[in-house]
Amino acid sequence: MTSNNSDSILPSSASKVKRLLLTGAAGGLGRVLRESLMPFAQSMRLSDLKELDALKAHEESVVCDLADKAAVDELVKGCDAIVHMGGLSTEHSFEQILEANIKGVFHLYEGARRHGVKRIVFASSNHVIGFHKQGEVIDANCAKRPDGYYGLSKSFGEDLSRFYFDRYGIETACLRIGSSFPEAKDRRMLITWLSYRDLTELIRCCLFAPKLGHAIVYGASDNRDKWWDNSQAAHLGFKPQDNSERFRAKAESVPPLAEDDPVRIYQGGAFVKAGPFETL
Ligand code: NAI
Ligand code: 15L
Repeated sequence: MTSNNSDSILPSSASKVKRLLLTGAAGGLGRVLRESLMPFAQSMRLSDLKELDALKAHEESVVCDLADKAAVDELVKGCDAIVHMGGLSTEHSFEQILEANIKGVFHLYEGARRHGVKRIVFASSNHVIGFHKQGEVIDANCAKRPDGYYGLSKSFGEDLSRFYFDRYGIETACLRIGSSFPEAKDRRMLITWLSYRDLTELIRCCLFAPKLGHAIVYGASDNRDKWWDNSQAAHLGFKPQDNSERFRAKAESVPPLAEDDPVRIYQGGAFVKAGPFETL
C-alpha cells in the first residue's frame, strides 16, 4: 500500500516528460494535443485505432485497440506518463462502451502498474455528473450522477484510478471535461466550454504538479457562468485564460429549449436523453 503522500516521479522542475503516451491521438482532442503538448515531451507515442501519419522526429505511431489487453500492455511499455484520451467519446450501447472504455481503462492501468508508469491524465467527462441540475454549483466531492453508459464508464475510470493510486501509488488527474471544441455552439456550451489552450494548460499542470495524488478536476474555461467549483484542485495551479463570451451572441440567437426539456434541465444536456439501446 502507498500513502496519499506518495512522492511524485516528476519533480516540479521537470519541464519535459521523457516518453509521453497519448491515446486517442487521431481524435478531435488528440490531434490538438499531439501538437500542443509537444513542448512538454522529449518524445511522444501516439496511439489510436488507425495509424497516425506525417510523423515528426520525436513521434512514433502505435495502432492499438484499447479492448486488447496484450496490445495495451505493449503500448504502455517504456512510457513515462500517459494522457488517456482514447475510447468512445459519446453515448453508445453498453456492449460497445464495455470494450473501448471500461475494459480499455482497466487495460491501461494494468499496463501502467506492470511497467511502472506513475502518472496518468485521464479524460473523464462532465457526463459523470450529468444528472445534476443546470444552475446547481457542484465540486469534485459531489455525488456522481452519470447520465448514460458513457458517463458510467468515465465514473468507473475515476474509481479505478483511485484504486490504482491507493494500492499502487499511480497518480491520476481525472479531467471532467466540459465541452472542448473550437466554439461554444449553444447556450449550454457557453457554460461548459473549455478552450484548447486551457485544456493544454490543464494537462500541463497535471503532468508537472509536484504532488498530484488522485485529483478530480473540472475542465472548463473562465466562462461567465459556472456550474463547477474547481477550488479543490487549486494545488495544481490551473488558471484558465479563455472564456466563451465571443460565442454568446450567436448561441443566444437561437430560441431557448422548452423549460421542461431534460436537455435544458440537466448539466449533461442531450446525453440525458440518449438511448435506450435495444441489443437483444
Ligand atoms: P474523439 O471521439 O474525437 O476521439 C477519441 C479517439 O479514441 C478516436 O480517435 C477513436 O478512434 C479512439 N478510440 C475509440 N475507440 C477506441 C478503441 N477501442 N481503442 C483505441 N482507440 C479508440 O473524442 P475527443 O473529443 O477527442 O475526446 C477525447 C477524450 O476526451 C475522450 O475520452 C472523451 O470521452 C473525452 N472528453 C471529450 C470532451 C470534448 O468536449 N471533446 C468532453 C468530455 C470528455
Ligand atoms: C463529452 O463527454 C463528449 O466527449 C463531447 O463530445 C461533448 O459531447 C461533451 O461531453 C459535452 O458534454 O458537451
